[in-house]
Amino acid sequence: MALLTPEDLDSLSSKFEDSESIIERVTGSKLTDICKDIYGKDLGSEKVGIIPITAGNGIISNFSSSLLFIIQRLGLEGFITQHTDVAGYHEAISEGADILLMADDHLFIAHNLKDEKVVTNHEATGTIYSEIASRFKDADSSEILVIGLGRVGYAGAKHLAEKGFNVYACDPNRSFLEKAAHELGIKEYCKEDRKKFSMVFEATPNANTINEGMIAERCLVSTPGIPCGLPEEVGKKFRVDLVMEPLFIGVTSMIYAVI
Ligand code: 2YH
Repeated sequence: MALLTPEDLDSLSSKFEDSESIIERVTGSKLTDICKDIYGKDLGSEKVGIIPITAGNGIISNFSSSLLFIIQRLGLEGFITQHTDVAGYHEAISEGADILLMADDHLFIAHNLKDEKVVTNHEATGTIYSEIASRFKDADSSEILVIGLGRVGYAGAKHLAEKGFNVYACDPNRSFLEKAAHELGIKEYCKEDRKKFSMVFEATPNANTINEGMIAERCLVSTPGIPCGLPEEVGKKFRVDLVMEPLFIGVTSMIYAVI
């Protein structure tokens, strides 16, 4: 997954509100209700400590404040540590955090200190975006297309296969496809089959991964990918419903998964 930029996190609140209303319209459920269903639990009064991490490319200026905004929108108490890295970790524990959130360039985790559970952003993101795609009210079959079988795509494909969907997938990396076919029983998407999907879960860091041959009119594309894999003109021509947002949806899923 690409590293977020401060621009990706601009106007997070309005991006989230747009996505919330699309999710509700296309699935009939609110994001938090979908999370309650998937993980079988509801939020309590957990206190969340957010630790800025300087490793690698360093601090993203509005990353921690965006996480705090999300935590507060979920109705939980949150705080950003004054210190970064190990000193921040120590501070978060001293301040009584139940859950820690921290990310470097490779991994973004939520750690529940009460029961030692750790959830990664890529697993929680794959799970929630694939679940949203699979709940499309106007789907014409149980066939669903997964584009990209990296960490996020694989997690979503696994979730869908476990739910009993008929999962097709594509990825330029043949070993990823073979692994998913072997471990999850998913089928390779071949354009020669001329299949068109009404449910699409896209999880790549590339643009233009979705083409007219793959999608049905008025389909749902659910994607955490930045940039968006759906070309704007294809989205308009096929009147596609698009669920895409840079942080809120994945972090909401992480918090429900880790409590
Ligand atoms: O955006 C990222 C990576 N893409 C995480 C990959 C997880 N799927 N990391 C954010 C880095 C934040 C920075 N270290 C900070 O401000 O604390």
